[in-house]
Amino acid sequence: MSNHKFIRVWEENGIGRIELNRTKVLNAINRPMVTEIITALEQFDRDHDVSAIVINGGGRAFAAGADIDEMAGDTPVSLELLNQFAEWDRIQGIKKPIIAAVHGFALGGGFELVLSCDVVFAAEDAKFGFPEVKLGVMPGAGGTVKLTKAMGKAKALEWLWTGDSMDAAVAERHGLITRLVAPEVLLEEALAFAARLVQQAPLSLRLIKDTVNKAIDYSVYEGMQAERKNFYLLFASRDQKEGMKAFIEKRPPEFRGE
Ligand code: CO8
Repeated sequence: MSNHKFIRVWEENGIGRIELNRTKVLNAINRPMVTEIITALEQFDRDHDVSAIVINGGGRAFAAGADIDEMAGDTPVSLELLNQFAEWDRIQGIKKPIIAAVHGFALGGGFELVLSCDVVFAAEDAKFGFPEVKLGVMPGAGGTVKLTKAMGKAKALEWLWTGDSMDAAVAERHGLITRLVAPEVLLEEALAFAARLVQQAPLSLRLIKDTVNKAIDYSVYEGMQAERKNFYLLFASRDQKEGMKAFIEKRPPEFRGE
């Protein structure tokens, strides 16, 4: 399936793999790379054989941000006409679990890509930050919003105003990371987690993701209404029948995502 210039894409054991592959510039994210990432994500989302997606960076970083050379000449009008964030926003429409496996730098747009994933495995050497302030700009793909929701105003402003990079351990304390692991086992651990998801009922994974994402923005009441609808909906699935029958018959379930 891989016919890409800036990423590597393949599938293994029910896991869709995306590796950022612009290693000479620390996987700086240029516009064609955004297109390639979203295209690969959407293809995996439609692929019945894929249950979870893992994104990592090739070389010595996850991604050191948007491509500064490409952005340097932009104007408000060129950005408005380009409307690149419309493409970026489509990441939020991906229904399957996306797991980021992060080592080295995850800065600017690279950090925003991490924050767009559902679960984050980080190597102890990973460094996260929004250095945009040092370039005379600020995050533009959701960074300020997601960081503030995750850690609150006072801490978010400290990181955004200084542009400092936070160590993975600090990011973990702020609740930005699912699991901190030794660099040499990063991919192994992320893939082992993805492999666990491959065993689960795909529709449950999907609707749990939908409900948790709604919980971030909704009131408790609205969130619980959304949860209830999704709970009821799963009782229309073949996998609900299979999961409960298998429990009663004391055997492992065979989920099919139907
Ligand atoms: N864009 C373009 N090239 C880059 C970038 C980048 N973001 N980051 C690194 N590179 C290039 C360097 O220019 C260098 O190229 P060359 O070998 O040709 O000189 C190569 O990658 C290796 O980098 P360094 O030699 O600098 O490596 P160091 O280990 O010394 O330093 C750093 C690593 C600290 C990560 C350093 O490269 C750095 O500060 N990079 C820029 C980080 C940054 O400012 N990122 C934010 C960019 S702005 C942004 O992301 C806005 C997001 C808006 C939304 C975008 C959605 C996609």
